[in-house]
Amino acid sequence: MTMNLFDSMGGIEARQEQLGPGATVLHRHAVPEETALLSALRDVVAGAPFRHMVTPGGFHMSVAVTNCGSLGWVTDRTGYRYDPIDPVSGLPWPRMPEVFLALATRAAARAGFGEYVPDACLINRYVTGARVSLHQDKNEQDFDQPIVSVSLGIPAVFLFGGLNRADRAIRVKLTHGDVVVWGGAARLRYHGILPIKEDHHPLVGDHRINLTFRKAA
Ligand code: MD6
Ligand code: FE
Repeated sequence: MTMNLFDSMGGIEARQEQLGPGATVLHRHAVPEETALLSALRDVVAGAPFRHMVTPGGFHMSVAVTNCGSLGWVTDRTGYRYDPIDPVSGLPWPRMPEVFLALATRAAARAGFGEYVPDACLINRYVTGARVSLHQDKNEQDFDQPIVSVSLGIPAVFLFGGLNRADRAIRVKLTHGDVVVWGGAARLRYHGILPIKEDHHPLVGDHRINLTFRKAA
């Protein structure tokens, strides 16, 4: 099902696409804030630089990550967890910028999840060839809280599977400004990102940034 809406976004088409119960793509929803988001991102990264974390299996992730908010998602040889402290700096993660929080809350509401106040924002940076294999997001305490995912920069193909790893996955192209909100019946669906194709975005450069908001605690 696809609904076409024309927002008052300076002629930019804001298409809202349902990927099944609980999962919505708000195409181009973050475009009006692109400059403010990228400027806030630079401040976050100045305090907590991108790094390639190690998975419990001992592999370096091809995606570089950092966090902001009171909790940050981390992985190392001992497993995945949310931690209030950046293990690289030994300091709390940078505060979540107001423009991040406002966007996440607004997008969640638009998709039917009211009063969403995330406490964690995982930031992923993809260069050409980087990928994320199929996984579930299940390190959070309360699966009634949705996840809001913002794509910036060069495009990606998002794999969106079912509740079992072997379920067939659909492919959704995510481009600059697209916001995916998922919760409810979709909250534990497997998902991933196919290897990123070489491209260039005028504002972001040769990579893709993904902001994933969660209510972790
Ligand atoms: C990404 N996203 O888009 C990877 N997880 O770069 C995720 O793994 C993800 O987009 C949970 C909810 C939304 C997501
Ligand atoms: Fe995920």
